[in-house]
Amino acid sequence: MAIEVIKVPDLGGADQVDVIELSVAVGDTVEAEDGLIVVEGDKASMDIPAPVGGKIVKLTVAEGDKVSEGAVIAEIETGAAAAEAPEEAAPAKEEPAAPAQEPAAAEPAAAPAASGAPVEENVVFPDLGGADNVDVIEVCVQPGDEVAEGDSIVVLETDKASMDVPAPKAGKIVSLAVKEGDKVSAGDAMMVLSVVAGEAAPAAAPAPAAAAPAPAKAEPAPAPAAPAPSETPQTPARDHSVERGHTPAAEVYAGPAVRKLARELGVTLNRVKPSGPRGRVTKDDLHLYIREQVKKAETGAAVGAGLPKVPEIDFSQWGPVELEPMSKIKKITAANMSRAWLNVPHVTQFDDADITELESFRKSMKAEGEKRGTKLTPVPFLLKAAAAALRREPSFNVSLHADGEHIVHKDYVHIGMAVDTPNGLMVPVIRDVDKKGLWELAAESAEMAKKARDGKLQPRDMQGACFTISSLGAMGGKGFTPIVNTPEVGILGVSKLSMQPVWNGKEFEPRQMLPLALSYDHRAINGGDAGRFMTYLVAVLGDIRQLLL
Ligand code: CAO
Repeated sequence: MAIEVIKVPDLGGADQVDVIELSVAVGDTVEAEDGLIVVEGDKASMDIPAPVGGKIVKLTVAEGDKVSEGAVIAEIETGAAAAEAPEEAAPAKEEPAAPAQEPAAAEPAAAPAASGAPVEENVVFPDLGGADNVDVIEVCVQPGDEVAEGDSIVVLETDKASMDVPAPKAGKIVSLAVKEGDKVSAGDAMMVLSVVAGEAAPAAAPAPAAAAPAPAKAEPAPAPAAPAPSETPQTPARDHSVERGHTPAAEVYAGPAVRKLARELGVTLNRVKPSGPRGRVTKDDLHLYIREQVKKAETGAAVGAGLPKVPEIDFSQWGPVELEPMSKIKKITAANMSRAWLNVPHVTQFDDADITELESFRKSMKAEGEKRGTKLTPVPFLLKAAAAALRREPSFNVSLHADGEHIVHKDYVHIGMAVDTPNGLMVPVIRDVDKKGLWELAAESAEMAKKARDGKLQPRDMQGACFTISSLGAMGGKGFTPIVNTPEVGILGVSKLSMQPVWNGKEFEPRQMLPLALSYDHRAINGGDAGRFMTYLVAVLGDIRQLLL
């Protein structure tokens, strides 16, 4: 066991760089080369890696601190092997890679023009601190843009650092030789810049050293990186003039680890509210943003991209109004309905079931019902018929998996029954409908409806349905288009039974017709499945003896 004191390595001459992130906490175990902290100067940020593996026992810097070479960062308790570690625990002392503080080099692309006339110059990538094949993660400009000397042209990123490559001089971008995703090395073509000839620097002469820092390398001592931040303590010019939400991603102020994480999570950085010093987006900001998005999606608060917000209106300008708080159930229903309406491509199919025989059978059971203390309404028949249809057409007894890649087939038949309550719409679930008899279903549906109206349903009573029946028959109406209760894929709307003249081949006969509307999720179910489901349902309701088959 030994305690190694970890110090800030040579930063290529820069001092007083900002600590923008702590990548570890006391108690963490790290391997050699794991990032300990991220520091950032004006134009580049870099990880400072652990020179040895072990357990972090002390951290002596905090986010927002300024550090220079030799400042103590942390203490690492190393294992037995660490006994042989060099006495000096600070990062290796080898010569750092040559500071790459040259800007992109420019040379005329065409014969020099007369002073004052624009001349096109080929701009190549400068020395990248010895790094090769560095990823272009952002291109900050496009052909036609006017740039000032020092304006960021591209952002490069290695595993350990990101950096801006600035324009070597002012001019107009004629063409760009790189795009996002390219890999570049020193000397590669970057762009053609049109500059005013009189102001053009000699072909070989680099512009003043103020520009692209080298990326940090994998060695314990990071390659020189941050350009003298002490001279530029103010907010970096690249992000303070732009409104949040319109800030191009390249102009968002964030360290390489945050940029990498944002890319992995598919987050556009300019949507994240920064909380770090000088408007920097931190890892915590990113996590908070993701948490907020997940929460919005779960509560249904998120609306589809581009949907205009409902304007706030003062209704009292047209007459007296009263503001009533929405019940919890109403709010949940609103969120569920919006989610289903916005996510599910609905199709609704209509038909009428001839339930003349069913009704005469049901009425014949009235005395029996009174004896049992259970009223046989049409609902138990609808439940039983829907259960039979779900077994016959299992394409309806599914849910779409959240991964968008699978369909979940269910080998149980639980059916939700919409109940109108004083507090709002509730949907208790009757389980294993296919295995229950009509009396049992009548008793259970009445009990569930009462529980719903008395506000006694438990969350479990409302979960796990495969399909829903919404019966508005007692209230009237010829038809309606119910909304699928996701993650179910089908719902049956039942309207008011009425006597209709039905042609029997010879004459019109008075028949009791029950209007049905079957809405389904067209992602999971196609019209053929729905046609078969509805036809079978109508047949079973028309002749309930089929339920016995
Ligand atoms: N056509 C004509 N009469 C019907 C009928 C229909 N489709 N369905 C039921 N009826 C009759 C019943 O037979 C009963 O008549 P009697 O009193 O003469 O016997 C009467 O209407 C009342 O029935 P009910 O409502 O007590 O019982 P039910 O089993 O028919 O319905 C329930 C139970 C819970 C489904 C129902 O009470 C209910 O709340 N429905 C509303 C569902 C809803 O709000 N859906 C909308 C969801 S989307 O916003």
